[in-house]
Amino acid sequence: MRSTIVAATALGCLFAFTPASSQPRSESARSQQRDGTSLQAVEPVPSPAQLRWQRMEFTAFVHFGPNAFTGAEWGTGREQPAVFAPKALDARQWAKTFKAAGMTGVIVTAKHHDGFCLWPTPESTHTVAASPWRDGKGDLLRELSDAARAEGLEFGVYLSPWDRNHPSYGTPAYNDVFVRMLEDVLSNYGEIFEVWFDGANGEGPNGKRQVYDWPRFHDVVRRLQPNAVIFSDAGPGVRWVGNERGEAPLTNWAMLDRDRYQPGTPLSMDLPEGSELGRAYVPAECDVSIRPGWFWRAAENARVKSPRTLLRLYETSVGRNCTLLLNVPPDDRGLIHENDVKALMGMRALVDRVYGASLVPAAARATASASLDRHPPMALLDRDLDTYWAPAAGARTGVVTIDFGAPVTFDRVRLQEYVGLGQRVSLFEIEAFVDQAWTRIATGTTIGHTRIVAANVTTASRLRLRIHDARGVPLIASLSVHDSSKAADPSPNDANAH
Ligand code: FUL
Repeated sequence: MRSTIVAATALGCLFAFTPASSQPRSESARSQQRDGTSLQAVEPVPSPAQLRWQRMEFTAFVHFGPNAFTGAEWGTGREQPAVFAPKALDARQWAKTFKAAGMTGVIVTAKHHDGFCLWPTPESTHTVAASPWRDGKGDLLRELSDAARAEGLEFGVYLSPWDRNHPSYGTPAYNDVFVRMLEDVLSNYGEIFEVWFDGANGEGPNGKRQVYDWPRFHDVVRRLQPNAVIFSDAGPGVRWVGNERGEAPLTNWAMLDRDRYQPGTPLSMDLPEGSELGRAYVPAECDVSIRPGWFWRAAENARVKSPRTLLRLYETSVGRNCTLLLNVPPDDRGLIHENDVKALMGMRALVDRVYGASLVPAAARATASASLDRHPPMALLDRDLDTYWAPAAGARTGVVTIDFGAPVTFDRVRLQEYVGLGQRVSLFEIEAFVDQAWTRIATGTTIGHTRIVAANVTTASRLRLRIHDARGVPLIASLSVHDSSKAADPSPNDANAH
């Protein structure tokens, strides 16, 4: 993706048009033509790293450390490193499981609030080096980053600035410690796709709170991992969706006035929807656990979310312009528990069954109220997210009709905008041609990278998407239809799909 954008920019403007009388709001003269056509960006636009990240869609979160052995959610930092003693840890089993589940990357708690480091850093005595695991010679970041790469997964790290163990926490010296830890983690484990910063800021062992030096922390990431996105409540690269339920709101802009928020912001109620007027591009991420807690505990082995629930979370996160960061915590053996594996494989089977292929027949035809030469409506029906239908220069509205050529039964419509030039659509309607008349089956506000729209079960041979308003020329990359009832009939093999 990154190289596509660079190549396209080098090609420059292949043909030019002057937008009608007024510039679309937010379209600025300094907008770059990043797709090799004349279409102007509507600022703010994603960085190549953000665009690539949005397309990753579904990633794994791994909470692991002493809490997996003590049953705590937030360790006190006073646990003995000796408790960290997984007997059968196999990071390859984790990575293979995530890959088979359809995930594209993994983010691990290199350090959670208890301060225990999963790699042997000289900056702390509270690390794997002081534990019996691999006789104190283990490095979990090494094992997991190697295993992830072997499976083609990207690797990311969660490094909690809140540290309930480190003696310097609460003093300026701790910021230096944290910077050195960051440098360590970001220099030695290859390319990192996301750095996850929690906003928690509690007391340390000496009863003091830390004043975090966020600008300095961010500079370290930018210097050592320029292609990584930085997560925290309000970015700068990726924002929190505002809850830990895996549920984004129906309206979800990737934009935000980032300067009004900081990690741990009291304004987190504004984060879910973002803002149509937001000056920065900061797409949202839904973090949620497959279990009630973030860390494994035996008592929750029977409370793993079901494949149906996980499919629903996919729809309320990926289907609402977010990525889904699903936490799957390894158990005290150091393995992903079989119940979690079963649930993930079941989810994968359901996602594939419902969303793996579009029910739009190959012979279907798309026509539009208007379209630019290089952006015909048929671009909606290919699987290429870099080709898109664009109605007309200066247009904020447009209508596209898909003639299926035969009746199709569906209850979900998946829409995707090309967001590389800025997220645009703010109001749309979907109609189906039923009993010789056009009938509205759904309405919505934002689309963004991906929007899954639910409708009543509909059988129709034609479908119409009407864009009623947008921040600039609507650029629609994909439209597909799906039948969620396929998830109601799990085959007996679901659990063994890998
Ligand atoms: C929270 C933390 O306090 C939890 O322990 C967990 O790591 C979650 C993902 O973020 O803020």
